Amino acid sequence: MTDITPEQLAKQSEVERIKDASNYLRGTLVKSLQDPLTGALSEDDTQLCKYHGIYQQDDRDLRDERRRQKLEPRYQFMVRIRLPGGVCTPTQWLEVDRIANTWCNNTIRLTSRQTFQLHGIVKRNLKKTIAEINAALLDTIAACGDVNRNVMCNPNPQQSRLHEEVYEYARRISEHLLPRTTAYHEIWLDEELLSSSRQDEEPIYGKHYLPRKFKIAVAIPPSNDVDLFANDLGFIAIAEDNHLLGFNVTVGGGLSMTHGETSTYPRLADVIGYCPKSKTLQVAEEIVTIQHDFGDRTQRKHARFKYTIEDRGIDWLMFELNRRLGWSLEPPRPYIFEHSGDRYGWVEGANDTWHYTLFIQNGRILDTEIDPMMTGLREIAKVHDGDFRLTANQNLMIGQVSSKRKPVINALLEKYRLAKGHQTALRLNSMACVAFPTCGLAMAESERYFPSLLDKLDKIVKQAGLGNDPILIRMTGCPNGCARSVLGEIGFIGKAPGKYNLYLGAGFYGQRLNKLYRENINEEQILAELTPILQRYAREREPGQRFGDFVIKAGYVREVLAGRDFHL
Ligand code: SRM
Ligand code: SF4
Repeated sequence: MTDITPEQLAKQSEVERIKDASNYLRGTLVKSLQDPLTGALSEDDTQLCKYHGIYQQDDRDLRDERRRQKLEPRYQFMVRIRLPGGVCTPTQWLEVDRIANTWCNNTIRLTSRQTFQLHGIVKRNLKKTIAEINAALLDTIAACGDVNRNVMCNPNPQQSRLHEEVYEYARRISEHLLPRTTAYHEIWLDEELLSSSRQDEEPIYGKHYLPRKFKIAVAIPPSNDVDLFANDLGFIAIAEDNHLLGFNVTVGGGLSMTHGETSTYPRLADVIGYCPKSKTLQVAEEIVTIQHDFGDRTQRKHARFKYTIEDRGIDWLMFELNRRLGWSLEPPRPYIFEHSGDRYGWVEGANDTWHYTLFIQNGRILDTEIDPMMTGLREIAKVHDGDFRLTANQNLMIGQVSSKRKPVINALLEKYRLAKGHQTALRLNSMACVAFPTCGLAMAESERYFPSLLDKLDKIVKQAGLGNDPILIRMTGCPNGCARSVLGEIGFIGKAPGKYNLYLGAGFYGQRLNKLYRENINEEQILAELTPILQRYAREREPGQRFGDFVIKAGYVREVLAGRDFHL
């Protein structure tokens, strides 16, 4: 890791200046939290709080009304928990549930990166919320910001022994790449305040952290439910006789783009080699320091690792990595991915344990009059002695259920109508990002609208005889791609209220990006476009042919072979 000089800093983005002046992520957060005159933090602190797992938002449904009333926006905060591999205990579940119902908006949001988000926290309750999360032996450190984020890992019920070993690596990577500053503990947990002149050590990140967010996933083939190729860095588990040997390493994934700016594009990661498991942390650290040293700190839209690789090339990266490692990655080992969705229902694991995967529409857990889902999951957590595993598809696995306790869990699943067996395979393979009203970047609805669009598409797929055919369908309210919309066999990306770009043709196991098919269309046009394609797929597909492959073969869209060709 090399230091950034003042001359370099002068040419860099505003966020770099904020990091530089922040005294290792402290900024003026303590003062901002105490300011009673506003529900917001100071402008610089709204950047810094991200490294503490916190986003300042405002209720966008109320924006216009509050402006008319000459009130400041209805500021509130979203908190994202760090949960490597998405695993938590039933006690932690109960605590998250209690915190959500005490300080937040009475809902829990399971994210597309296997963790919890809690929304609607007002400033005066923020510190209590973070303290209570930590009291539950969870934390929010580095869940956001220009650092390594929550490390993903398949929940993988089928290979539970191997999962245990691989999950341990995901946890260790997450720990290893945590920022070392004690700012979090001082600000949120009132642990001994260090003098402001004290310089913390950040051996991996230095005082400027990374140029941009950094994401890591670990996958156990044949499941690619974590969408490994969407990550800056990925590890594909290579095992023999159900024991982990090492990992194939992937680099340079990232899905975001900006409408109308073709210099920004999604990119899937390349497999660059194999490392024995004992070297995993070294590889992760060196890749992160390469991005630290070479990532573009002048333009945030060009700062992700994918652009560092596009600009300098994979050969350069391999040379630089092997040089830093002092040894060379071996050639990649064979592996096969078969799917990127979740396996619903009961699956038998090792040692007389069972795992139940539940569909949670768009990851939102709440109680409604007809659907007491939040209560049902709370009742399950009270009697469950295994674990909970959040999936990368915003769903939930009740993990490690003994066969003795299985009937009890089954009875609760039934009592609270949690088992949603009657859904179409289209809906079971759907994902939408949060968007309105909390996301400040949303251009169109996503989570709140997608279920009603799916009601209409459900009818079409059922009539076409495709009710049981899994098709990956995803929606995001903007092109940042938080529900990985460019990896949907059918993808929608918001352009304006009620208007979406329609993309087709991604790979069923996350191996290929989709392609723009129609631009800026409303619901009526979406249904008019998709109905004949789905009907034709039902009639003309070859045995086993996936929808994403069909639309390419049938000529609806061209196959996207590389991210830089996405807009061609
Ligand atoms: Fe995301 C920003 C929600 C996964 C790409 N994302 C945001 C923010 C924080 C909006 C903001 O910056 O103000 C959203 C908060 C909405 C809200 O109200 O809760 C947000 N992102 C989410 C979640 C909750 C979506 C979901 O519905 O599950 C996911 C939380 C992940 C987690 O637990 O850590 C989420 N975001 C993703 C993914 C998918 C993934 O990582 O597999 C992506 C695309 C992959 C990638 O990073 O390339 C993604 N989010 C972004 C970006 C674009 C980054 C870029 O390279 O330009 C932004 C905007 C930014 O960073 O400037 C963003
Ligand atoms: Fe917000 Fe856009 Fe992410 Fe959706 S994709 S949560 S609208 S940033």
